[in-house]
Amino acid sequence: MTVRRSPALRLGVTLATCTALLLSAGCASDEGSTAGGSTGGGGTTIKEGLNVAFLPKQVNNPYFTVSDNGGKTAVEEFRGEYKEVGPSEASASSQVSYLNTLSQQGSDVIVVSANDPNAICGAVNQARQGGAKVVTFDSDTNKDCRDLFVNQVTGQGIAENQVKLISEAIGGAGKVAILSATANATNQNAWIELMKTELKKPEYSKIELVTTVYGNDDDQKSFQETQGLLASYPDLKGIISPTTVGVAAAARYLSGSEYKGKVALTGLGTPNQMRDFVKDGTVKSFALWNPADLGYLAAYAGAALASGIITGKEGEKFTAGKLGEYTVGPDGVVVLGPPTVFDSANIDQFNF
Ligand code: RAM
Repeated sequence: MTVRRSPALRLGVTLATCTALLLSAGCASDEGSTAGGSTGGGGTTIKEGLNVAFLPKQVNNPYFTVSDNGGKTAVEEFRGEYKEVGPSEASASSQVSYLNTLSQQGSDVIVVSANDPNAICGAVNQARQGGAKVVTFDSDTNKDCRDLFVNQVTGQGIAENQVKLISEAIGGAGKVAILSATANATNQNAWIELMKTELKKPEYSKIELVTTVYGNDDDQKSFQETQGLLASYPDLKGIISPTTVGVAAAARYLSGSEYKGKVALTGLGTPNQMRDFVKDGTVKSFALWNPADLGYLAAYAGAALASGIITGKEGEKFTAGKLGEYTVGPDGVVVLGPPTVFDSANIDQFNF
C-alpha cells in the first residue's frame, strides 16, 4: 500500500502525533479539513458541511459497501454530511431516479459508479446544472457528462494483470472465457476490449478467448452462466471474471463441481469473498485495488471540486487526506494506483 506524505505538518500537527496517526482517520482528519494543493479554481481549503452522496452500481454488493465506507471516512474527515443511496440491481437506468432525488435535495457532491455510460447522463447534467459536482468512480459515464472520473487502475493495467494471471494459471495455452458484469458496464467493457488487445501479444498466441457472458453482477445469474460456460465448452481451460460478484459466484460453482482444480479461474475479487476458494484450491490468484481507498479518493476529489480547489482540468492537483497528493490527468481522470494480486501466501493479510 502506498501512503504518500501529506501536508499535515503545514497545519501545525506535530511530527510525533502525525507519525503515530499517519494511517488513522485522526491525522488525516486534520489534514483534510484544512488542506488541498491548489492549482485550480483558487481555493485551498475544503469547505465544511458539504453534502456528499454516494450512488454505487448496486447497494447489496460487498465491494461497494467497502468503497462507499471509504468515502464515508473521507467525508467525516472534512466534516461533511455523508449518505449512500442506490438500486439493488445494477441495470442501466436504475440510478436515474436516485440522481433526480439527489438533485432535488441539493447535494453538493454526487459520487457515482455508472451502470451505463449514457443512460444517466441526462440526470447527471441536471444535477450539475443545479450546482452539484459529479464525480464518477469505479465505472465512468461518457466523459462529457461528469466533472471527474476516479479510476481504480488504468484500464491497461487491469487488462495486463488479468491476462497474465489467467495465462499463468492455465500454463499459457488453451481456451478461456470471460464472465463479466452487465453488458453495459463502462468499466468491464473497457477492460474486456483491452484484454482482447493484450491477448494479441505473441506470448499469448496459444490462448483463445472463446466467448464473453454476462452475469449482471447478480450472484445467481453469474453462477448459472458459469455452469453454462462449462456445458458449452467442455474443453475450457480458464475463466476470467473481472467483477467481484462474478468471480465469487464462479468460484462457488467450480469448487462444488467436477471442474475444481481443472478449470482455472481468476478475476477481480474481494479477499473476504475469495478466501475460501483460494484455500480450497479452486483459485490460485486474483486481483483488486483497495475499494476503500477508491471511495476515499473519490470523496476528496468531489470535495476539492465543490470547494473550488480544482475545476477538473488536466494538471490540477489536490490532496486526498492520508493518500496524499493526486493530479488530474487527461479527460478528467484521476488514477488511484496499481492493483494488488492475492494468493494463498498473502490473502490472510487482507480483510475487506
Ligand atoms: C463489481 C462491480 C464493480 C467492479 C468490481 C471489480 O463489484 O462490477 O464495478 O469494479 O466488480
